[in-house]
Order: sequence, then structure tokens, then C-alpha cells
Amino acid sequence: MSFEKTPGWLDWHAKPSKPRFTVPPGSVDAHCHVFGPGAVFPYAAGRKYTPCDASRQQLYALRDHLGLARNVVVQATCHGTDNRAMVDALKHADGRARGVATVKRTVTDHELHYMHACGVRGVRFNFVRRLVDFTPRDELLEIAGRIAPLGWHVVVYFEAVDLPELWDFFTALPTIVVVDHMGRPDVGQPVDGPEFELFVKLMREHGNVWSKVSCPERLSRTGPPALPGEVSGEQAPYRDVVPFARRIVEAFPDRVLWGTDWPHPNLKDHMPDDGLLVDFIPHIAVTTELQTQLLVTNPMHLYWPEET
Ligand code: 0GY
Repeated sequence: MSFEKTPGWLDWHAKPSKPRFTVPPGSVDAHCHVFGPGAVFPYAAGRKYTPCDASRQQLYALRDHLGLARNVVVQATCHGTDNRAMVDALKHADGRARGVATVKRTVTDHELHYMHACGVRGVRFNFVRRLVDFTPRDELLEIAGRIAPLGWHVVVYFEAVDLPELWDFFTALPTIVVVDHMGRPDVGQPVDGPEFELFVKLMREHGNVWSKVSCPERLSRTGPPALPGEVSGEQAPYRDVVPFARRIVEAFPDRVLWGTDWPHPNLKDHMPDDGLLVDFIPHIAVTTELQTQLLVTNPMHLYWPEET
């Protein structure tokens, strides 16, 4: 089956730079996706976008290029609740990938146990309206109750403006709750403004809430490099996102994760150089200890606890 990409779709960076920052041994890319390939794993009928193909082989080549050791492959909405491409990626990772699935309430226990055996450790609930249709909260709570005994967690993706309305739902979840991309703050607002304060409050008051300090390329208004003529590496890439991510890393060092978000769905203006995304890390985790927590200790604790 062949698929026509969404008009304006930007393909992932074909030649990412070698990062200047050397990640600690055993570092984990805790947020990335595979897309298809569509000819093998067709995109879902109800999808909101059609991506370019991005295979597991290409993902693992990027892992090696960036000096990373492991991946957490998160089910992308273009595959709906058909987790085959993600599970196939896990099965061909020699134990170096774990996964986060998307399921309906009709998922069987057999299917959940099969996915667990393949390396799935969580489900994703998506509240971003441009990506998914509404799923009733009682269905999501039922799913959370089903996956909790497996030791899985819930990953949530939402826009910052929707947090007040989602607060009660999130705080009722019975598992660890991992928030994608810091709840997508508007980085044009102050880092200590009311919107981001609410997110910090969520993490402060609920010790089961974790955050991915990922996607500066999606949140940034300045982009990389920050100023014309600036050489990458001298200043932080995506510098307007730094105060937000750094605040979360320093306040909650044992509940943060980092990921590339490769192959970067739905970016229409700018496709990041994945090497620069790695170079962002020392600006938000400024000590060796914080870097090790962010890239190794925390993701290993959540996804490979049997090895820690
Ligand atoms: C991300 C961001 C996006 C898309 C998805 O599953 C998805 O389609 O997550 C987005 O468009 O913001 O984390 O990959």
C-alpha cells in the first residue's frame, strides 16, 4: 500500500550532526516513534496526518549516531491503536527498546500480556485535538485500571491551556503519569507565570507525575541558532525553552526523561538537526549528576527496572 504524505510534511533530517556533547554511557532516548513503513505497517484509517516513512532500522541508526544506547518507542497517532509497527521495533532491538502503546477498552488480557513480553511498559492518552478524536474519560480510566497491575504507566500528551480541565483526571490515575514535553508550555510566557506554575504545581503535589523535558524544537519561538550568525554549541540551541526545561530538571531530578521525538511529526517550518537536540541537554541538565539522572537512571528505573 502506498501513502501520500500530508502536504507540507517535512521529512526527518537525513544528515544530523555529530553532537558536541557526549552523553553518559547507557543513555536512553525516551521519546521517539516509528512510522510504518506504510507498505508493511499501513497507517490507520482514522489518522489526522500521513507521515513520511521512518523505520526501526533508521531509528536505531540514529541512536548509534548520537551515541545513545536505548530507545522508548511511543505509539504515534498515525498508527491509531494498531501497535504492530512499534512492537516490531521492540522485537528487533535486542532488548534495547521498550514501548508505549495506544489501546482501546476492547484490548484483551492476552494482547496486553503479549505486548508486555515484547517490551511495552505503558499506554499513551492523547488530548491534543489536532491529533485525535475524543475518547471518553471512563474508557481511559478503565484502561489505566487494566494496565496498572502489569506495572505499566500512563503517558499523557496535552496542551498547557487544557491542564486546568484535565487536572482532576490526571490526579485520579492510579499509575505513574509521564507528561510529554512538559505539558507544552507557551515559552513566550514567563517561566514563573501562572500557566507554567500550574504544571510545576502538578509535579510538586503529585509525586507520581513525571515529565519529558523534550521537544524544544516544537516549543521554541527563537529556533536554532538563537541569533543570526551564532555558531551552534556556543549558545544553547532553542534557548527560549532552556529556562522551562532547566527548572523542571532541577526541581524534580528523579522524575524527568529526555527524548529526541524523532522523526518529529507535524513540524511544518523547521526540521531539527538531531545532533543539536543532544547539544541542548547540557544547558538544561548542567551537572554530570543531573545528566546521568535524566538520561540513564530515571529511564532505566521506569523501563528496565530489572536491570537497576
Ligand atoms: C510528538 C508530537 C506530535 C505527534 C504525536 O503521536 C503523534 O502523532 O505525538 C505532535 O504533532 O505534536 O510527541 O510526537
